[in-house]
Amino acid sequence: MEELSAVIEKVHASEELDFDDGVLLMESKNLPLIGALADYVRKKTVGDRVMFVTNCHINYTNICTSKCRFCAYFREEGQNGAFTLTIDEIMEKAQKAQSSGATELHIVGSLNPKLPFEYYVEVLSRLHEKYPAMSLKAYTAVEIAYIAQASGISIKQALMRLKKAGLTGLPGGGGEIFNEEIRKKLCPNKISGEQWLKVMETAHRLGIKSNATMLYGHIETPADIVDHILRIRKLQEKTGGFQAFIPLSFHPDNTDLKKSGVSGPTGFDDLKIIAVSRLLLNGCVNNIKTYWVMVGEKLAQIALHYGANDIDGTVMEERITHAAGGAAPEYLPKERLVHLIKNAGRIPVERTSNYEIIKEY
Ligand code: V47
Repeated sequence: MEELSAVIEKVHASEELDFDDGVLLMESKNLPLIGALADYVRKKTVGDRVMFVTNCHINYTNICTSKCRFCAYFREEGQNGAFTLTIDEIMEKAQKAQSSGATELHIVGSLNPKLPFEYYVEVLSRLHEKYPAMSLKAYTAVEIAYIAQASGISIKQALMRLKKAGLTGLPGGGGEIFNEEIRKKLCPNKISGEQWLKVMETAHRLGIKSNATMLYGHIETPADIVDHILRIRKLQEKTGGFQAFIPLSFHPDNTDLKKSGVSGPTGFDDLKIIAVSRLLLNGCVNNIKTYWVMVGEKLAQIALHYGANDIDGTVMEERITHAAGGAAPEYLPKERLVHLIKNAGRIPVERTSNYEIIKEY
């Protein structure tokens, strides 16, 4: 308690926490205290509503040149299990999503050298034409940088063309950990953290909102986590374009990292990182999202008392976490999400992709 007394005072005085405060929190084992502080900030900034979206994840390909060491999802071309969906197959999935009441499609894949820029545009334009009310949250900053470079256009041009085709926002994937040294070890073929932030900044300046993620529980240090969150905060102070921050809990099964003995985060880590995210992003990124697919529905529910105010989502189909040993189901019906939120003493609110309220339960 004593080691955190200066941080507690700062939080109560609504003062911004700095890097050292963040590291102190990360290194503390006083999880109940950190959780209570984060819950206090959550209540003060966003109240008791917990947001969720009725969405559907569509993973359009797993063929990837990046070969990240934390990833069990990717395949090389021609390898067993490699796939690329045709646009008709994507339309079929969207049809199912629409019939189950989805208002958002979350479309991410990998860095597939065979797919031309027109594929990405056509996916959006056909979806937008057929389902104009559906939000299309598509392509991570990493995919945007890759397809822009492969087709010889700037990131700004790529984003403008995708926006014109129907893109409504960018998911937060590919953030991983920004620290250059760690990132080189995790994903040497991926854009740097600064490049990821640059793509996001460009999107925000074009009026395209996005999310931000951070992958934790592998080879990063507490300082790397704090540094990552503070870099998000810095960009948010410039653009205001991040809608939510989502810490992603590393799943080691079938990954290269597991072979080196990395076993992944514990439940203690999952809750502490949600809480520290809330505290460091206080007043800056207001939606801290827990992703039940990665932490499980039970821990996601508890996370609502550790600073989270958003729970993703109905999801429907998910391949990235499940390839890496994720044991959660692939779908949570809306009624189940409502039950989990109410049972945690909070008010369930179904939201749109852009955080407009659809219905309070
Ligand atoms: O970019 C890959 C991560 C991300 C593993 O924006 C892994 O609303 C854990 O970004 N263990 C994809 N994580 C998921 C993602 C996401 C999820 C939910 C909501 C939003 C949003 C975004 O998953 C990847 C990568 O960072 N990832 N492999 C793994 N083995």
